Parts: sequence; structure tokens; C-alpha cells
Amino acid sequence: MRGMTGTLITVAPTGAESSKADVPALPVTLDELVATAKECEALGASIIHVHIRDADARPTLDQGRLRATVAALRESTGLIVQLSSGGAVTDPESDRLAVLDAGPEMASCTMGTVNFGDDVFLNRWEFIVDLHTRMQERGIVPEYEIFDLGQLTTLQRLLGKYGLPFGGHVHVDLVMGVPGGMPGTTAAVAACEQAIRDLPEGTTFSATGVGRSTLPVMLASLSAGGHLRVGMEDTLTYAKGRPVESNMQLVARAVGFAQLAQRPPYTPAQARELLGVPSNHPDRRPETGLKAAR
Ligand code: KMH
Ligand code: ZN
Repeated sequence: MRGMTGTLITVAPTGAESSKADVPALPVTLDELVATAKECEALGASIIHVHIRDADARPTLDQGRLRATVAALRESTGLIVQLSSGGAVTDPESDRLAVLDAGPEMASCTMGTVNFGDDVFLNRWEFIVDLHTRMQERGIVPEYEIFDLGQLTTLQRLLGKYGLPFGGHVHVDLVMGVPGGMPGTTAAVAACEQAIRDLPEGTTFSATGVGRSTLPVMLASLSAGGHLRVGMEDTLTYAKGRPVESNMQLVARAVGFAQLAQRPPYTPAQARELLGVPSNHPDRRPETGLKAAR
């Protein structure tokens, strides 16, 4: 990881936790999401981590909306489209598994149950195995979400028992600073980086720090050879007393840090090559949603 020449920048623009009423800048419609995706790609993002909302801006895993979202993002951008299989803490396992039916190129796959504020984000071992093996069968590249150090050991167990993910490359995302998970500190990034060395050769990681841990986590990740995830799913305050104005503001800041670290953002094509995600060339896109409807 230390030899990384560029930086993967993932934007997580929406999440499932904030309401549009509280955070008007949150992209919740398909048009808002596509416009955000295009602008973030132009700034230097290469992956978009997607949660969607219904007509009332509430989190949903509606299959039709998911398919239309995947199709619109693939048609309008070169970004790698990563659907969240985590959804909201209230989503049942069956709906979370069905996210894979919407045909994303990547999907998240959380490596264990974690307290999540006052809630519980449930990820049973059997459910993790189901997600991992279905993604292998369908050619979907996972991003393994890690909320606590021990979840890296769970990932080691998963890969040992069920084999490498589709594409053969292992990529994890450290989600730090969730109340109930690991803290968003340099020490925690360093502990995870050490544990990642026990995963298959070439494993890459990105990191995101929730709330005010966003800056320390970003700096620690870059210095440890990691990549960056930013966005309004995780961060709503840009600086003390200054609400985030847009996802673009957070991506622009991440790009600035990556450039200062002399690891400029990877293009989506470079990110695909690194992560083993097939090309987004029009000839290789699946017939889904918008394209199929034309
Ligand atoms: N919304 C959280 C309960 C993921 O996207 O995979 C889960 C989450 C993780 O955001
Ligand atoms: Zn998410």
C-alpha cells in the first residue's frame, strides 16, 4: 500500500440517516444525485457510494428506483457505481440482499454487527456469507465496510472459507467515528493498517471519519497509504460553525489533501483497473433501466 501513486476518492453523498428537512443540501432525488455525481467526478471522485430516497425523501431500497439509479449514473458518468447493501438500520436482510439484483458494479458488504448510535446495525455471519457469495456469482465487486478492528479478522475468516471476491482484489473501507464503533483517530487507522497486512497481498483500503473525525482520518489514511471516502453521508459540518454546503465542497477538500500528499486522484478508469471492476464502456454496460427503456 505504501507504493500508491494515486488516491481513490469515493463520494458518499446521501446516506440513510439525515433528513432533507434538516439538511436541505442533501441530494435525494435522482436528478440531484446525478448532478452531484457529475460534479464530483469532474473534481476527482472515482467511486460513488449510493443510498437512495423515495418520493418523500425517506430512505428506500425500492428495486425499480435502485435500477433506474444505477442506469442513470452509468449513463451520465464514468464513476464506479457502488450500491449500499447496508441501507438503513431498519431494512430487513431480504431487501438488503435484493440490492444486488439492481446490477451495481460494486456493493458494500459490512463485516459485522455494530452499535450505531442508539440503534444496532445488524450483520450476522450467515448474512455476510450470503452477500459475499452472491456478489462472487454475479460479478459484483465488494467493498468490505469495517466499523471496528475485529471486523478485519471476520473478513480474513470470510476470505479463507469462501475465497476471494469477484475480480480477485480485496478493498476495504474503514468507517470510523460511528458511536458504537472504532474511533476516528490516527491510532485506530494505524491499527487497522497493521491488521490489513494479514489480508491478501495487495489489499487496499479507504477510510472515512464520521463527523469531526473526518480531518484526522483523512490525513492519517493518506499517510498510511490509504484512500479517501468523503460525503454528506458521513460529514455535515465543514468546520466549526460552518455546515457543509455540498458534497462537491467535501470532494474538493479531499482532492486538495490528496494532491498535497503527491497522490493525485485516480480517474475512474484507473480506479477500475486497481479494484478489478470491469470497464464502463457503453458496449459493456448491462441492459438496465433507462437504457433498456429507450
Ligand atoms: N446506513 C448504515 C446503517 C453501508 O452503506 O453499507 C449502514 C451503512 C453501511 O451506511
Ligand atoms: Zn452507506
